[in-house]
Amino acid sequence: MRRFPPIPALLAITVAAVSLVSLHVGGQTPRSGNPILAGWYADPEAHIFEQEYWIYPTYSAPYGEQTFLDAFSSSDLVSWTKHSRVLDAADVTWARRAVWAPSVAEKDGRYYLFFGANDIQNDSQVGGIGVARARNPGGPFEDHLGRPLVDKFVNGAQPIDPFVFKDEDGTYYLIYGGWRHCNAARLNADFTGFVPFPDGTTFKEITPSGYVEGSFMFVKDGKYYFMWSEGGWTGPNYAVAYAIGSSPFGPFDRAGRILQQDPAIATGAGHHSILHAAGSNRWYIVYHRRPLGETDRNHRVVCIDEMRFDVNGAILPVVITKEGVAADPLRNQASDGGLRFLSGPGRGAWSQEKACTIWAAVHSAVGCSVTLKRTMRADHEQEQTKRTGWCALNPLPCSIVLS
Ligand code: FUB
Repeated sequence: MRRFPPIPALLAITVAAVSLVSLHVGGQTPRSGNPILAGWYADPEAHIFEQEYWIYPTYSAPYGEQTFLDAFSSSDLVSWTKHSRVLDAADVTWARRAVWAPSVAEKDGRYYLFFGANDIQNDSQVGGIGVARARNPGGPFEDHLGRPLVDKFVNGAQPIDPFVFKDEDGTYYLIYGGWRHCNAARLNADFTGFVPFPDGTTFKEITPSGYVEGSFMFVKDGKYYFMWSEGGWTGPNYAVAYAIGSSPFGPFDRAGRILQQDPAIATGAGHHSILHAAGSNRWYIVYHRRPLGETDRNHRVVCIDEMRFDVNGAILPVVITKEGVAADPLRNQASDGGLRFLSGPGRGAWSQEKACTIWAAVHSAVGCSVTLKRTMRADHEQEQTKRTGWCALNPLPCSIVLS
C-alpha cells in the first residue's frame, strides 16, 4: 500500500510553498533598492538578532543634533521598520552631542550597545566610548556605567567608532579608534571594564597601514578579516580597505580597497559592517555613501550590496548599486525547517502567523509537545502593534517552538 506523508508534514510543505509564492509575486524576487533606510544615517552596523536583521546607524546631522540613535529591523532586507531613539543622550548623564557609530553585541540574553559621544579632542574633555544595555535588540538601551568606558586617548586613538568583536573562543574584544589609530582591548565578563593582557597592557595598537577609523572584524575559514575606513568621511574618497591576520591582533598587512565611490552611482562609500546570512550563505556589506552632487557633508545614506570572495578567500571589490540586494528572508534560513513570521497591519503577513498557529495546533493534536511563545512589540512610530515570532520543528516531526 502506498504511504502518504503525515498531515503535519503536508501542512508544513504547504506553508513553506505559500511563503515562497508570496515572495515571488510576478515571478520577481523583490530587491532592497539603495538606500535601504529613509533619512540621513551613517556608520551602519548590521546584525541578525532574534531571527531579524537589525541595523544600528549614526543619525547623520550637525554634531549638536546627534543626541540619539535609531535602529531598524527587517525580516528580509527589503522592508525596514524604524525603532526611534533606542538610545537617547538625555538618559546618559555624560553624553551631550556627537553620538556616533554604535556597535551592538548580545551576551547572556542582554544586548549591549557601545557608542561614541561628545567627539572629545583631548584627555581633559568629558566623553569617549560608552556602553548601554537593553533586554531587547530594539532597546530601550540604558547607560550601563554612568560614565564612559574609554575616556582617554591611548596610543593616539581618539575614543570613537567602537566595534565589539566576539572571538571563536567566546572572548569579547573592543576594537576602536579614530585619528588614524586603532586599539584592541579585552572586555571583562559584564562589559564594565577590561582584562589586561598577559604582558600587563590593556590596549594593544593594531593599526594597519592606511587606517583612519571605522573598524570591523570577522572570522571566516579560520582567518581574521580586519576592515576599516580610510580617506576623509566628509569627502568623496572615503573608502573601505582590509587585511587578513591569524589572530585579532594581526599583524595586519593591508590587502587593498574593496569599497569606494563609483562616479556613476555615489561618492564617499565607507564606514561599513558585514552581514553573513548563514541560511543563504550570502555575505553583505552595509555601508553609507553620499548621493551624487551632494554638498552637505551630513547627507549620508545607508546602503547594502553583496560582498564576494575569491577561491583563496580574498575579498573581491564590491560593486555598489542602485538596486541593492535580493530579498533574503530569514524564515527560509531555518536549519530545522521552521517558519518565521512578522505580522502587522499593512505587511500582508497576518496569514504567516496564522499558519504557525495552525501548525502548532495540528502537532499538538497528534500528541507532539508544543512550546508556544510570542514576542509582542509595540511600534509607537507606526502606531501599531507588531508581533514577531518563530515556529520550528525541532526535531522533526514532533516538537514545535513558537517564540
Ligand atoms: O558619523 C560620525 C563619524 O563619521 C564616525 O564616527 C566616523 O567614522 C565617520 O563615519
